Amino acid sequence: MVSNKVETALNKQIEFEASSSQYYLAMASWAETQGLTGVAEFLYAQSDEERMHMLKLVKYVNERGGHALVPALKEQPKKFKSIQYVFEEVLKHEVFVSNEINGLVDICLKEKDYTTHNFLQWYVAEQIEEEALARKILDKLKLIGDDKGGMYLFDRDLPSISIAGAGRGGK
Ligand code: OFO
Repeated sequence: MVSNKVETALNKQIEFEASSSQYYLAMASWAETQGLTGVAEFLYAQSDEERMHMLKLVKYVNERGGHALVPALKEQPKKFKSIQYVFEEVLKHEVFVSNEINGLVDICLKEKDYTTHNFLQWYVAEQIEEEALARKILDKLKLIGDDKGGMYLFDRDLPSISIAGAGRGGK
């Protein structure tokens, strides 16, 4: 059984995962309209992953005798100023989520909920990988700069980075 405090914190995390999924979906749709089909494919896959993270939490909360709550959908941005900006936002967002996960781990320790603490270790590892992936992509974008040929290759190759990463963390 999860305590009220842990249940509330897990429900908050459900909200963050859901909003990550929506945010990346908005980015994917925008990228698709810009002709960046590889970037769009990558972001659609990221959006799906975040939904999977949310579902994993939903099922866990209910299994432990709590009640997982489905958060409302917030309106997402329609436009993004550049592809660099998109991935800067992805990194910023992932750093935020990592901090939230750390806070959640801390609550579990204070509440002596070692089962949930153990369950959350998957998310801790996942966040390290997601932050590293976003940094790697930003490094590539820095190298490319305004080079159109470089951007063409980046767009072509990005989905394979995503596929290569699909085995990460047992997803
Ligand atoms: Fe849910 O993994 Fe990032 O945010």
